[in-house]
Amino acid sequence: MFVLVLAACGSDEEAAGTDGDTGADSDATETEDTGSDTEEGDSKEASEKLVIGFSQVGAESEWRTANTTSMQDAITDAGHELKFSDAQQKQENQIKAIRSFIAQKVDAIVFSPVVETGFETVLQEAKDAKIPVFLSDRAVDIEDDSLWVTFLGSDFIEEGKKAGNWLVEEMEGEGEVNIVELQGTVGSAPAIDRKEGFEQIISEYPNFEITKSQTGDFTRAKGKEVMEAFLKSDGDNIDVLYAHNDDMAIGAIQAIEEYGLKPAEDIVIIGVDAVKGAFEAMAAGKMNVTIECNPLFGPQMVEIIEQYLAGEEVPKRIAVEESMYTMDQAEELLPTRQY
Ligand code: GYE
Repeated sequence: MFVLVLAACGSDEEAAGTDGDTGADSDATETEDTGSDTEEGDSKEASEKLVIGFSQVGAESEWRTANTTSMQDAITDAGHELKFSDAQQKQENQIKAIRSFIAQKVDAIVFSPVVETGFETVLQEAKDAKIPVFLSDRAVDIEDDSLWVTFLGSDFIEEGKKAGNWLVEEMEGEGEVNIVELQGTVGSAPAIDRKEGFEQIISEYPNFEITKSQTGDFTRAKGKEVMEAFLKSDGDNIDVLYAHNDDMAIGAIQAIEEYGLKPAEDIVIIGVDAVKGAFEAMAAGKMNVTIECNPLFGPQMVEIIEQYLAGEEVPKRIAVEESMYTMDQAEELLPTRQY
């Protein structure tokens, strides 16, 4: 139910009481416009029920499902209504979902863009409809930054650098180090930035070289498939696998075992996300390190949306804090991991 209650009016919260979705006419419950609202839209009581549209990337990884749950729980636990759309990793599905949120006159759109580019038109439509857009997890590469309120997510370049720094510390002085890379979804912020951060570090060490690099689209199945191809063409010359997420690393570990090599011994395995599956692989001695990327920022996102709609200023960029975990910590930490 879409309800506008101007904070300035001190309007009755009960107005938000009706639950079901009445569709396009739902703005019938709008309270009177006193003319005191700003151009940007009306400010709202913190306790007011909001309708929030969430356009999620898909369900490609353990990270993603943890992020979806965190966001869904946070929105509904705060008493807001969620309209959820899974894009199945396709940009056109996200554009459709955002258009549908606009048509339904949601109060806010949370948007986790599959890729960085190509969203100008639809985001302009949201802006014209005065619906604020909150970027979740992944950034966009769009010049006009008035098309979104803020970007809450991880620093992917930093994650790539952490992976690179761990590796050079671990293997410096070992002669030639041949690295194969499993990239995330082509054109996505984490794939672009995790590559860049990692390369920034290893490019300073001439004995470290990325010999093969291909996308595994952030999934186990593709990670396995691409690793199989890497092994087939150059099996005995691979020292390190750098995977842009743990799911691809886990798929690749299977491929390495099937090929007859020992993951983490014959080939050093680096992943990103720090999902449970990576801790299990590390505890089993099959993976060396995972760089944390925390997906549990649903509550933080809801707080930001509420603050913004209540008229408070929010920073343009909010980073999620995270760490890095190695094999020797895995057994102890595994029971405490939440995703
Ligand atoms: O690392 C990967 C997922 O955008 C940070 O997307 C996210 C990435 C995450 O599929 O597992």
